[in-house]
Amino acid sequence: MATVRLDQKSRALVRAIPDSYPEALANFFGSGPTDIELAKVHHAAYVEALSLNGVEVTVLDADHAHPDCIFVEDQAVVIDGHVLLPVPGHESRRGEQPPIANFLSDELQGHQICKMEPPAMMDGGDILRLGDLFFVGRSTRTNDAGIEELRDLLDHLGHELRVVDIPPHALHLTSVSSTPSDQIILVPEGYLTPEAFGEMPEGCEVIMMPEEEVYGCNTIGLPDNKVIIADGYPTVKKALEDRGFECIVLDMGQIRAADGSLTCCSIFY
Ligand code: CIR
Repeated sequence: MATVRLDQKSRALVRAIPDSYPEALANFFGSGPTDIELAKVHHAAYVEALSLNGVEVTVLDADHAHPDCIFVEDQAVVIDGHVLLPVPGHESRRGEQPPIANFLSDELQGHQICKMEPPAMMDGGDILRLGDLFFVGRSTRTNDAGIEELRDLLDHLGHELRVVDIPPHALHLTSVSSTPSDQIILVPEGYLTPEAFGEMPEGCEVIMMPEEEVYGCNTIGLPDNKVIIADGYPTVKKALEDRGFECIVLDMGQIRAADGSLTCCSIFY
């Protein structure tokens, strides 16, 4: 999930699919990409959907030495004038970060860059923002030392952070949830409970979705009540349409195959 507020989602960084994409990590939703040409089609449609809906998109070159490089969300976290560069939780993914860090420091001059150091580790995919309230997943990719570094930054910014334990059958917090608006969190049964998120601020709600639509719980909220969702999750779609959202539906097949969700493929800044 983007860590900029909904009304700040004007630009996004994405990264092209590398030749090595079939070797991407896949242990949860998928068993590995099978069709790289189709993956490129799905990815191009994703970029187009962002562009057509008012987001200025920059596509960084692929890094063929890093099969998971399209999942840029994990590599940098932009929050209110700060760029947090985490230590990615999977060792094979640590080399993806330098070009992303360079791009963001060039684009966001004046932002403060905060670099995490081991043993702290964190994937950006464990961070969820609901207005000015933040959640972080404690997962196989994000440890307590990483969480404390994020907490220091958010304390400094005056934002509350709540920790959500991610069950072993899920990768990240954003793999199984998202905030399509600054008032709503989508959460799947069988993975997390509403209580895991604590008391909701006034006007906010946790919407529970059926377990089999877990992948559909990852969405990208955009201004003007638009939301990008993955194809094939009718309960998620109806819940959002019932609340007045316009859904933009994308086939995520070959992205899902590498455990990637919609939010994983971009960094809003
Ligand atoms: C991985 O296992 O790291 C990638 N195959 C998928 C990363 C998905 N990123 C995300 O949920 N933020």
